[in-house]
Amino acid sequence: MSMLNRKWAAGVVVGVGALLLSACGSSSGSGSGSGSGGGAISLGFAQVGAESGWRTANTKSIQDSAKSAGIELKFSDAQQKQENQIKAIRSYIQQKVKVIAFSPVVESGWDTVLKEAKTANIPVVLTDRAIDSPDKTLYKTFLGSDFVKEGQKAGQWLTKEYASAPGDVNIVELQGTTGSAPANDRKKGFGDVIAADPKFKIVASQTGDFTRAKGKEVMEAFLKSQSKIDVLYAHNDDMALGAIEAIEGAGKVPGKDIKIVSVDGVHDALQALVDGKINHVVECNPLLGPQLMDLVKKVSAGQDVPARIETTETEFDQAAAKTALPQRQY
Ligand code: GYE
Repeated sequence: MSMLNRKWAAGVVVGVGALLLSACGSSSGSGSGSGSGGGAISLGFAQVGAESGWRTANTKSIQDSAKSAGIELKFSDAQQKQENQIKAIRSYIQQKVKVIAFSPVVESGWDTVLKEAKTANIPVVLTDRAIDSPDKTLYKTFLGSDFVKEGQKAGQWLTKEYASAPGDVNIVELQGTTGSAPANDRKKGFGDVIAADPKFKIVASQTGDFTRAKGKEVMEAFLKSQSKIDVLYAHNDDMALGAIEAIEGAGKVPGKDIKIVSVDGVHDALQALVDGKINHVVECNPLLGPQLMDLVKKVSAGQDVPARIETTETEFDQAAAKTALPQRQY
């Protein structure tokens, strides 16, 4: 995270209780502010937390685009806890917002609260992360990435990079938040691709909660417990950046002694790629705000929307990172 982003992220780490009482974000337009009356559409957004550079960029995109779309945003930060998100959603139902959107911290356990929203006739939009409920009537649409595909891309890079390697390739994996869609899917996509060749071995795999601090801590433990690590696969950039500190602390050279592939494409990771400390980055786009506001307007007007909207994403090798870095917004 750049210094600027770091300051900004610190600003959004506020207790969920405080945030639930105040409508943070924008209230523009000339509406009464209540979801049931005329005027501005009120949107209750239950964010996961402020765990990563990706999340910081996602929050900013949502807040900025609500403002420019004239949508009254009520925003809460769940600090990576499902119970906080459920509380936030219940409070939005009580406040009778027009639309609820959220990025579910984990995949399961949403049916009860989403049924409450449905009974209150408040449409729900899922963004960034999906839920595993078979009841598709609990939400109008999903806007986000295909995380399985992202994991596959990381696996494809690896199999190409080590195509001619004669012996075992020992991989350690830093997983995202346990039970979250990106952790489950990125693991699966990667695992499916590398399974094609038995020389690829995941020798250790543990959650790093999508944070730098935890990524560093778990990598330190891996470095102690594993005698030979060739590759680190991190489910996000922040964990990879934390792991780089652990690798350097152990007197090894990240990007050379241990090759690194991660997912997201935040500024600091592209810089690390340019510096040769990360070897490959699979992009996951956090700038979902404008598309989300568009969907919010449509569902609040009762219009039909596609069941799933996927974002367009790319991948970065060192040359692509060099080109992209000067314009990277986050
Ligand atoms: O990759 C990670 C964040 O859900 C796609 O969550 C998102 C993930 C992202 O904390 O950095």
